[in-house]
Amino acid sequence: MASQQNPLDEEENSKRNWSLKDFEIGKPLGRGKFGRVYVAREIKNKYVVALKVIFKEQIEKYKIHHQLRREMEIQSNLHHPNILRLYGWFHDADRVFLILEYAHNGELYKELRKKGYLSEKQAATYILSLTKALAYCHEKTVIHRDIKPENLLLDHQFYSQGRLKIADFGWSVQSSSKRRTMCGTLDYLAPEMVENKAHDYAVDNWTLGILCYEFLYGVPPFEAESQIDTFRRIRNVDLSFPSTPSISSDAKNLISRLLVKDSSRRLSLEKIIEHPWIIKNANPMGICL
Ligand code: AK5
Repeated sequence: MASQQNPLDEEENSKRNWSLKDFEIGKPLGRGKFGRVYVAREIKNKYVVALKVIFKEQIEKYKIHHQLRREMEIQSNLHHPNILRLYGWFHDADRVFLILEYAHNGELYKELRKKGYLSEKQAATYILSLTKALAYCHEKTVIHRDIKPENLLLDHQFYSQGRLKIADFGWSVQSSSKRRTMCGTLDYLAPEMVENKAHDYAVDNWTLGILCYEFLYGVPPFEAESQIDTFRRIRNVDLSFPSTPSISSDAKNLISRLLVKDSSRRLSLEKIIEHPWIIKNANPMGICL
């Protein structure tokens, strides 16, 4: 179900044999381990996209050929308003190009760092958008999406702060601005993952609890000086709520019901959507006013 009308979604374009000649390249958006991302314009439709360039040398060096192929197949079949679209891909002698949806307002993480923390209305709207996107993925049996704030982008909307888009993948761009802690990746992992146990889609529900906390307080709940300390805090679910900013008990209730050690007892995605904090605060259209 394509909810947005967009020229690159039309029949003729989804099967088109793209080449670099079809695009005008603009400013760089970021760079990562596997390549760079530029804003670009598809010449025929004047449609703005993000073009990701991956060097074949890197694909060979890291032996990610199969991973890339598999991911391209999964990604091009995901059509959801809160998941960044992959419109197509092509290659030349030494590069692979991914044609991605352009998120006009950039990274959510930058907005969070600039503001310090988000309002409950904004946080609830983003959590609802993420929950719906994850429910869609789980339906398609696509599990464990890497949903840390660096992988969340914001679209542009008139009189609004923009709609959230998951752009994810450990492979995706590392923005030019580095995160405060470079070893901060542990912060978003569920106890069963840090302990190397078998895990399933319930890791996503844990991550929603982490993000909800970080949106409201500006820092993830188990942040510590060292990775070992973060590891220990996650394992013990050492959760506390600071007195400032002052957060509603509804919000704390939702976080406490997601950050549960036993993965089978975490609030389900359906129950998140019905939670009083979401009902009272989230904009069901996914727009932040
Ligand atoms: C690469 C190598 C090996 C998989 C991959 C796949 C899907 O989004 C990917 C991959 C992304 C990457 C749009 C902005 C950006 C910004 C990205 C680019 C995000 Br900033 N304002 N608007 N994009 S940053 O890289 N996404 C992706 C659906 O590299 N896969 C195996």
